[in-house]
This record gives sequence, structure tokens and C-alpha cells, in this order.
Amino acid sequence: MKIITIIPTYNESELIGQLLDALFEKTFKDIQNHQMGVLVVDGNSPDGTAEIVKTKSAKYPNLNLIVEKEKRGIGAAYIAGIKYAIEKLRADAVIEFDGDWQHNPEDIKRLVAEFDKGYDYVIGSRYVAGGSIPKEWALWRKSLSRLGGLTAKFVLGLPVNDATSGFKLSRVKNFAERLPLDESRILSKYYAYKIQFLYEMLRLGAKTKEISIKFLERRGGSSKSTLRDIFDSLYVVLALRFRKK
Ligand SMILES: Nc1nc2c(ncn2[C@@H]2O[C@H](COP(=O)(O)OP(=O)(O)OP(=O)(O)O)[C@@H](O)[C@H]2O)c(=O)[nH]1
Ligand SMILES: [Mg+2]
Repeated sequence: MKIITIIPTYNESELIGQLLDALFEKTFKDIQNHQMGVLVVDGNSPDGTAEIVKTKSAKYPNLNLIVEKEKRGIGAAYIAGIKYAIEKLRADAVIEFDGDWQHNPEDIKRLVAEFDKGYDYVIGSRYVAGGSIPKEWALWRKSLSRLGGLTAKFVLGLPVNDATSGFKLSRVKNFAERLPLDESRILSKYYAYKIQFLYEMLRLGAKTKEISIKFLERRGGSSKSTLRDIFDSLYVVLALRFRKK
């Protein structure tokens, strides 16, 4: 099968090169039974992220790049990426993956192993036994992360422990291809699209598995998450809760 890891980037020039090397030269070499590729969706970073990816693509033929006109939000970047992976790259599964090393490339093997067992949706979860969030995070950040996920879980009745994880694998056939991959149909162009997509995947009946991940501290560069993401997440949870079915 063809599995595409989608990495949205905005000003990740410090980190993207070594991340692509780790994926292509280490992780993917251990996955023999699938064709592994990467799609970077860059928000026209002024720091030269896309140029680094272009240079790497000469070395890695399964590395693809989309450069957006401008930074439009991580949700907008992912819908463009998922659509491209399905329509142009003919992916059988897509993996959502951050470009700042907060996700461990080696964990991709564990997600793929669950896909091989027949799961449609594999969630890298920070809040199951063996999972963790960065110990360096301030208490307010730890609390917000936990509280946000729990609010989504209980208000929407989601049977998962980490409703806002950014690291997951989705089967395309019958599932990712049926997501609202259109900017007019997503409730948020920012981080909160994750809650909507989780909700939709479960509604589609995806056979779901959560596996533990250690969510690491950013290795460099700077965070793009803002206070707006908190209100936006609350809006998405309520909009889904009160939406006419
Ligand atoms: N193309 C694109 N990529 C984005 C955008 N916003 C964030 N990203 C990328 O999406 C990934 C996750 O964003 P982060 O800023 O790390 O968000 P976060 O992990 O919630 O926050 P930190 O824990 O502080 O890193 C990173 O690779 C970012 O570069 C955007 O608007 N457009
Ligand atoms: Mg991050």
C-alpha cells in the first residue's frame, strides 16, 4: 500500500531537513511492506523551508511538496495535503505528522503495524498508559491540553483518550476520502479541525486504535499555536454538538 506522511510547515527551516533525513534514511527503510512517501505542505515560509525540501527531493523521489500562497492555518494546510495525497499521489493511507520533532519519526512504524492489523484509524495518544506530554511544559499548558481534550471527549461522547492528538494514520478508502476536504465545510482552518476530523472518522465507523506516544518538546524554531486555538476548539466542539445531523 502507499502511505503518505503529511507534514505542514511554517518557518521550520531549522528542523525540516534533519526530519526528512530521519524519515527516509531510517524509519521508512524499516517498513518493507509499503511504499512510504512524504508530502510537505508549506505555508510559503519566509525562512526558506520550501527550498530545503526542494533540495531534499532531488535525493528522495518519494518526497513531494506543495507551497501554499500564504500561511492559512494548519487545518487548511492539512485539507490541501490530504486531498493532494488522495487525488494526485493515490495514497491508501495518510499520516498527520508535525514538522518540529514533537512526534518521533520512529513511532510511524508502530502506527503502520496497527494499520497492517486492519485498523482504519490509528491515533498516537498522549493520554494512555505509556504516553506523555513534555515535562518542560508549564502547568497551565499541561492543564489546557488535558482539559481541552476531555471537554471534546465528554461533550461529543468520543470513545478516545486524546481527542486533540496531531499524530494519526487514516485509511483513505471509505474514510479519509469521505472527510469534508473543502474549506467551506471545515469548522476551523486552524488546529481545531482535528476535533472535527476525529468526530467524522468515528461517525464513518472507522475501526480505531489508540497507541501511546511520547509527545516531545519542540526541537527548535517557534510555536504557531495561539490563544485563538482554545476558543476555536470550544467553538468546534459546540458546533458539532448542536449541528443538525
Ligand atoms: N502550512 C502551514 N503549516 C503550519 C501552520 N501552522 C502550523 N503549521 C505547522 O504545523 C505543525 C504543528 O504546528 P506547531 O506550531 O508545532 O503547533 P503545536 O505543536 O500545537 O505547538 P508547539 O507545541 O508549541 O510546537 C508544525 O510543523 C508547523 O510548522 C500553517 O498555518 N500553515
Ligand atoms: Mg509543535
